[in-house]
Amino acid sequence: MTDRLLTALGAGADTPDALTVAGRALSREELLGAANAVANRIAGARSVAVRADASPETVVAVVGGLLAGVPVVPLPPDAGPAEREHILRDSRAELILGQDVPLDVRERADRSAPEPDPGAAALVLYTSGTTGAPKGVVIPRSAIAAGLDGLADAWQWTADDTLVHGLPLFHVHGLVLGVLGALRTGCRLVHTGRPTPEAYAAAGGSLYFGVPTVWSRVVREPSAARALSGARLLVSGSAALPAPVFRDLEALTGQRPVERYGMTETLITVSTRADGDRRQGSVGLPLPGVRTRLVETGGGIGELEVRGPTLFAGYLGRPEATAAAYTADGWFRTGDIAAVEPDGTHRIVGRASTDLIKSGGYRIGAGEVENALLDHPAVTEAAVVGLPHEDLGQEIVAYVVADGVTEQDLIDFVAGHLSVHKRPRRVRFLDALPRNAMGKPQKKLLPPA
Ligand code: MCA
Ligand code: AMP
Repeated sequence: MTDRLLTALGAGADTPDALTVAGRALSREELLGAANAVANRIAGARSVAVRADASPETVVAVVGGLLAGVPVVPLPPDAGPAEREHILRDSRAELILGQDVPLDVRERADRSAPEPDPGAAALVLYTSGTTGAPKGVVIPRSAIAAGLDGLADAWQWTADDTLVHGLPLFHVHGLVLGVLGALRTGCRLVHTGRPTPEAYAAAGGSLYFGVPTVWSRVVREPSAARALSGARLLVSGSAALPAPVFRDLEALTGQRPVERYGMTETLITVSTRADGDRRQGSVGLPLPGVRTRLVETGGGIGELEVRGPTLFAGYLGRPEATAAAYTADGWFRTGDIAAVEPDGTHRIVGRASTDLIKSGGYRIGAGEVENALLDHPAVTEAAVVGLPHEDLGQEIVAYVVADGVTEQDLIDFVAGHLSVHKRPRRVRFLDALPRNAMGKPQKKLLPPA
């Protein structure tokens, strides 16, 4: 039986290494058999969670959920107790795959249940806002199908490709594009476990995905970068690709990277096409079916709004937040500031709010890190900012008023409490936070880090 979302599962060419994840290979038939076993066990559940480490088990769990029509909630494997408990409580996941339900890649089962409705929720991905705890973004099957077909069209992505990446399996980039994309296009997938330059160089792919931090590390290893010269397409996304990295990639590999833009809530909406003009600083054109508009704030730039078939179905259990994310006439407010050139190509200029930080391609809310710091008994005030950083794009820096605690204590506290990738990389101690007459902290007046 062929699934109309994962069209390459159970159809088309198969090989023993159709998917390799962190060095362990699976054929599509093996994946389907093991995922069917999961689907049969969880059928009818409200939603299921999985600790989404880079492993074949994570792929089996996610595919099992998709086949059963049970929304899957991927848990970041480095999540600390506060973040993990928030996600489990908020999502009301009934079962944790791999814990309450066995995940065995060697299992084989058949499944005859009808395919879920195209509008059914496929994934609930937790993502940060400027304040408060992360919200669950409900992503329907139809959005994933439309998003992947748009990218296949833009990138000439086919079953003949070998896709290589080493991105985390709890976000759109690594999971939706990087795993489900292979299962829809039918291409081979090599997930390198970690996205290191050496692993990318050794994988021999035709299509490579990376966040800008990955590409910036690749160009710092010229021999690894040169090994990618034979690839068909190097794709960058999740944050802005710095101009020097674009230039160095071109110099070392002989080809310009392709940049694309998106969000957890919208999937990928704008991309440079494989056969298009690969311009530094440009993320290209809206994907098929996607429309964009700018709410101009002057100087030809403005807030980018989007609509189309790839949009989410809402924030789980938060109708007010969902409504607030849309304009009265139904456009999704991205919060990104953009410019559109006369030929229709888009440039992302920055974000409207500085309280949403992008570090290493991860989206981190200043508010959630501030709240985590304030949970430490020694901390009385906290302000968190993202400062420009060569490797990470932005670096999380915390300013605190605290007594009897060291910088490393606070870094480790956030790493253990929320998740490792949300930890401040630096902490500065102040006598008081700068505040205005109303007592509101003034981040613009913080001293240089
Ligand atoms: C360091 N470590 C610690 C601590 N400090 N562990 C505990 N406590 C600490 N205080 C450990 C970590 O566990 C890890 O261990 C190791 O040190 C390195 O961690 P870190 O320094 O954080 O990693 P990094 O080298 O800075 O990571 C860079 C990275 C990563 C690999 C590029 O940022 C990354 O994977 N980014 C991808 C984000 C992404 O996919 N975003 C997509 C969302 P160990 O080595 O053992 O693990 S955007 C999206 O989906 C949209 C739609 C889009 O547009 O794509
Ligand atoms: P996330 O929900 O984690 O996918 O983060 C989405 C945000 O990542 C967007 O709102 C943008 O701020 C940023 N982003 C994604 N792709 C790009 C890109 N190519 N250039 C600049 N920013 C990007």
